[in-house]
Amino acid sequence: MRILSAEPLNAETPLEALAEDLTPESSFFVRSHFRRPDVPRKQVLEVVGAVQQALRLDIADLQAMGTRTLTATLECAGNGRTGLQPLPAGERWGLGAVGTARWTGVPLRAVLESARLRPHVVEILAIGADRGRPPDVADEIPFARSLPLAKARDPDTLLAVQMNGRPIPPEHGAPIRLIVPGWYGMASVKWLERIEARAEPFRGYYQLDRYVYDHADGNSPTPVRTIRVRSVIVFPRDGDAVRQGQLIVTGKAWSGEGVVVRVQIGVDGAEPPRDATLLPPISPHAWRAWEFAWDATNLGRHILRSYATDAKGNRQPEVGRWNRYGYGNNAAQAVAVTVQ
Ligand SMILES: Nc1nc2c(c(=O)[nH]1)N[C@H]1C(S)=C(S)[C@@H](COP(=O)(O)O)O[C@H]1N2
Ligand SMILES: [Mo]
Repeated sequence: MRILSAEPLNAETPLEALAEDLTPESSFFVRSHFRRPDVPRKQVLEVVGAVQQALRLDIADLQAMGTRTLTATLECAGNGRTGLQPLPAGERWGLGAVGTARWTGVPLRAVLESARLRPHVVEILAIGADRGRPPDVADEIPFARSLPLAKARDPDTLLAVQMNGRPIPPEHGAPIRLIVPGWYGMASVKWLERIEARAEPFRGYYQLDRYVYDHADGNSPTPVRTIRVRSVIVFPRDGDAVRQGQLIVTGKAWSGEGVVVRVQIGVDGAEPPRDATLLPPISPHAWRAWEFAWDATNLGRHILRSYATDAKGNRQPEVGRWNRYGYGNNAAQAVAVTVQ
């Protein structure tokens, strides 16, 4: 892995590890705002706020409620930040702040049903056990994020207890974390300690001051939510030299808005780009593999670009739209290859 910072740990998945459908835990990117908290395996998760029945659940209580397993791609909103110009502040992610895992857990919905929400609840707040002081904040705060009630009740929003069939590793949020398929990673709160049903919208730092698209154009910032359509070229790698002849270009494509329906490959900017072949989807919430047979007949240096389109008609742009904190840059990746 490429370590961006050791304390707190921020580390990026090497692009070659994206070749597999499931990303092994040992190379799955890590994004942490604060030092990793030491959370005992039997930690109690509190469910409080505007509920008729407050709950205290440990991992065994949760598992007894009935689990399900789904495969979901998790992507940090800052993935690809280094492709924006001018470079916004923040962790300098290349394209490896993404990974796919099988998550096993209890639908948050089931827990909310046991707690019996009061009628005026509008959001569900998830609070992590990690705490710290962001650079421009006076007091220590926990990492906390709220979800609109409808997304909290989505049957695929999970209180996850396993990753790829094993207990969640410490750096990925053990023992219990939220998994919010289709949304950028900030929604999937790790080291979950407390769930609070709220009658008013949460106004915390990681809700309103960060994870917003701020285009610095006088308009109010808008929340960062669903994952924008994106593809990556996994093979060949940028800077590779390849032999003249046919070459199978491979990669992954995903979107939080719907299934990826098309991937096109452009060579040296020639129009129109040509269709790649999509492999069958492994899950509605996961990336999809694709491949493209490229006739690499002309010697010299070439630029490959991949453009994914999702079922809602969203297509990757040529250039990402700049915003103050560098989120959601889903611009097409350019890979330079020398044919020799
Ligand atoms: N408690 C807590 N949860 C968190 C974070 C955090 O710093 N603290 N980071 C979030 C962000 S920004 C991302 S992208 C994902 C990363 O999950 P991973 O480290 O398991 O890949 O966790 C999210 N959940
Ligand atoms: Mo993130």
